[in-house]
Amino acid sequence: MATNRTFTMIKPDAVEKGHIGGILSMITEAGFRIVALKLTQLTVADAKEFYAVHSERPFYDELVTFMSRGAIVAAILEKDNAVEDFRTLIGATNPADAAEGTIRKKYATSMGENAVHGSDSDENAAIESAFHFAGREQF
Ligand code: DAT
Ligand code: MG
Repeated sequence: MATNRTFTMIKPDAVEKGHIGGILSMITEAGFRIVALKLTQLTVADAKEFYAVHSERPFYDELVTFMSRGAIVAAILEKDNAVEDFRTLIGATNPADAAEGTIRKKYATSMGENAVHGSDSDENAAIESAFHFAGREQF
């Protein structure tokens, strides 16, 4: 079933550099409604679980260390066609390939430290949202 929600994280690199406000502004100006929001931190175990699909990839350990090194912002976003439109808004995984006007073009510094996460399917959006937010934290 298609839904109109997606899940995002502002990653530790962007939080460290003070870009929470700038990124949330780009998100809301693009027409997304924030329906859940928190500043939190992933444990190493959380990061391993969240990115388990990449556990066989050569960058997995680096990714887990990076994602657990500091605070993140987790959020659930609502909009028609949320998953696909948010992937467009964040831009390519590698900021060198990210289009003008995208969040990663503006704020990402490398393939590994690329400022934001966006769910890649409705199914994963639901799984990732439930990973971070209890039902009473979702509006
Ligand atoms: P995305 O975050 O665009 O969905 P992904 O799911 O393929 O990309 O990978 C998850 C994260 O892992 C990505 O945001 C950054 C990191 N990553 C992916 N490929 C990488 C690589 N070749 N080298 C270093 N980090 C990588
Ligand atoms: Mg992905």
